[in-house]
Amino acid sequence: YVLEKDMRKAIVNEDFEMYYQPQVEPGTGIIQGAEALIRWNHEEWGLVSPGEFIPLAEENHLIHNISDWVIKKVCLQLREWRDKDLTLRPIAINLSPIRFFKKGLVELVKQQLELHQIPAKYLEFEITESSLLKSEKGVLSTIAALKELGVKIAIDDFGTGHASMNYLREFQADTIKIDQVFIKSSDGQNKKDRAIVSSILHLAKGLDMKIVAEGVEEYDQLEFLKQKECDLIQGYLFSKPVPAEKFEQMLGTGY
Ligand code: G
Ligand code: G
Ligand code: MN
Ligand code: NA
Repeated sequence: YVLEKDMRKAIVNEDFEMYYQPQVEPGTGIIQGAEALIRWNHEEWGLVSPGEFIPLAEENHLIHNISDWVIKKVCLQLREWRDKDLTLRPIAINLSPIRFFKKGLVELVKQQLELHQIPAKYLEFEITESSLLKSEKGVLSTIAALKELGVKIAIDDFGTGHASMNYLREFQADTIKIDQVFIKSSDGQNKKDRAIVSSILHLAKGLDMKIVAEGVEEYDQLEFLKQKECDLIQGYLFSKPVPAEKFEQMLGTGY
C-alpha cells in the first residue's frame, strides 16, 4: 500500500526517468535503435526496479498513467534529439497489455507524433508473447490501428509464451525479440539453445521480420549471432540501459 501511494505521488512529481539500452548491429557495433526502460527514483529507497512496480501498477490501474507518461516522454526525447541534429533511431517502448483495455491509446500516440513532428517509424511497441496469447479481438484491432499509423510492433520475450506459429501468421509484427533465456544458456543447455535460436532466426528471415537478440553478455554469443546473421543484439556486452544523456553521447560518438 505504501508503494502504491508513493507511486501516485511519483506520477505527479515525475520521479520516473527513461533509460535507453542500445540495439546494435553485431558485425559493426553501429547503434540502430534502443529499448526504452522506465526507472523510478524513489526519494528514500533509491532506484526501484520496474520489475517490482509495473506489476503493481497493472493491478491498481496506475499503469494507464504510467504508460501514457512513457509515450509522451519518449516522443519528447525523440524531438530533443532531432532538434540537436542527431540521427534518429527507432525507440522501442514496452507496452502493458492492460493499457489496451482503456480507450485513447492510438489517439495519444498519433497526437504525440504530430505534436513533435516525429515520423511514426521511429516508435516501436513491444508486446510480450504471453500477453498476446491472452488477448482478445480488441487488442488485435488496436495493434492494427497502431500499425496503420506507421509505428512498429515487436513481439517481446519470444519463445517463452507458447504463442508461436499461428500468431506469426495472424499478427503483423515487424520484429521478434528472442528472449534472454535462449541466449544466456545455462550449462548443458547450450547446444539446444543454439538450435532454437538458429531456427527462430531462420523463421524470421522467411517472414521478413527483424530479429533482436536480448541479453547478449559474452563474446561467443555475439560471434554465434553474427555468424547466423541476427539483425541486432541488445545486452550488457555492448551496454546496459543508460540515461538519455549517456545514450546521446553514444549516438554522437559515431558508433
Ligand atoms: O529494465 P528492467 O530489466 O529492470 O525491466 C524489468 C521489467 O520491466 C521488464 O519486463 C521490462 O519489460 C519491464 N519494463 C521496463 N520499462 C517498462 C515500461 O516503460 N513499461 C512497461 N509496461 N514495462 C516496462
Ligand atoms: O522483459 P524485457 O525483455 O522488456 O526486459 C528487458 C530487461 O532485460 C531490462 O530490464 C534490462 O535491464 C534487462 N537486460 C538487458 N540486457 C541484459 C543482459 O545482457 N543481461 C541481463 N541479465 N539482463 C539484461
Ligand atoms: Mn522489452
Ligand atoms: Na524481452
